[in-house]
Amino acid sequence: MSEISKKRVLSGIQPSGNLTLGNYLGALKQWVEEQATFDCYFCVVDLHAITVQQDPIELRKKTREVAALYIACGLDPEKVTIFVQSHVSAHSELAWILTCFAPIGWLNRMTQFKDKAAKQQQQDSISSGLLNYPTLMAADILLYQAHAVPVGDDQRQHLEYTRDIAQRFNHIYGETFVIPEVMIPKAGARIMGLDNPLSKMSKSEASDNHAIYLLDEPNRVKKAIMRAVTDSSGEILFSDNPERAGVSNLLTIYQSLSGLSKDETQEHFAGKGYGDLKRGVVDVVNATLDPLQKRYNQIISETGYLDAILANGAEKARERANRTLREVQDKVGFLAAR
Ligand code: ATP
Ligand code: LTN
Repeated sequence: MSEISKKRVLSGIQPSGNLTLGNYLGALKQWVEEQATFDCYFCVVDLHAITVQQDPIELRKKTREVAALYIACGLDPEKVTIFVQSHVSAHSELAWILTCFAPIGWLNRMTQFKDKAAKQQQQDSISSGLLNYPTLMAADILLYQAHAVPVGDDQRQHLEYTRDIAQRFNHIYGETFVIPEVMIPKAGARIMGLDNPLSKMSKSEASDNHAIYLLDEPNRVKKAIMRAVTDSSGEILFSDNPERAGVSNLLTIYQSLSGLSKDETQEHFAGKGYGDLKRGVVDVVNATLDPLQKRYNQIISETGYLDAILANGAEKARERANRTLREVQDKVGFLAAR
């Protein structure tokens, strides 16, 4: 199929910490599976990362690290476009235009904003960037006229918002943006914290034994999983009961990494104890991370390789994004620059 007739996909991850197993199962794994079917654009969203304060040296380092992990997880830079969001200025430019169509009430209702704002130490220093975060995300998606956006479950509301903004703009100025569909994986769309299975596993959560990181050594993986919170029922079954959330989470991790169905996963652990479940999860996680880390080390040690991919990716992304931006600028009435 040619690039023209393929449907387009766009997604991104913030370089705001070390990527977790949640990022892998909710996002990266499905990106890899979709790269043959769609015309894919995957960016490292550094403009989003600075909605909460970042150390500049760390941010630069994490930006390269996340891009290298995209490739290490199996994205083929020959097939997909990998780039850094701030390398394509159209993202900031369209975000501003869309901000002027974004009702504050819609933004105030966003769960991620409320959660992240509540976590800030000084409430009077919450940036308006954090509030406007979803509008920048809408710009990312709409610039590429993406048909589908593969993300974890926590991003559903941001996708709804993107669709609403796009529809509002299309209604005023005529058909401009493709209305994107959200694409959520069947298993692993919401991996929970190992230390607290009622809160989402997140890369910016500092506590020990909360997350598995993609660059963790096998021993750290083992330690975090063996200490994961379970319950006293002794049952190894998928369940919606919040008291069983820890065991369900471990089963979900096992299911998504082994490729088994829910029933097959439960059968696999029938008659076994939580120690067996945890050891099973340690094994599938380490079997996934080992080849990934080997590829990562190769990519990072090859001077110039990653930077060339990002330069090439930015060029391709700019070309696509600027076409949409120009159309939008024209529609809202900006005088063409000569
Ligand atoms: P932060 O804690 O810095 O906000 P995060 O770990 O939530 O970050 P994002 O960069 O916001 O990660 O998310 C990147 C992608 O990973 C999104 O598609 C998101 O839905 C997905 N994702 C993040 N955490 C999880 C999780 N625990 N389970 C499944 N998917 C997840
Ligand atoms: N908000 C997303 C990251 C993100 C994104 C995007 C995802 C920024 N821009 C565009 C998909 C498409 C998050 O996971 N927190």
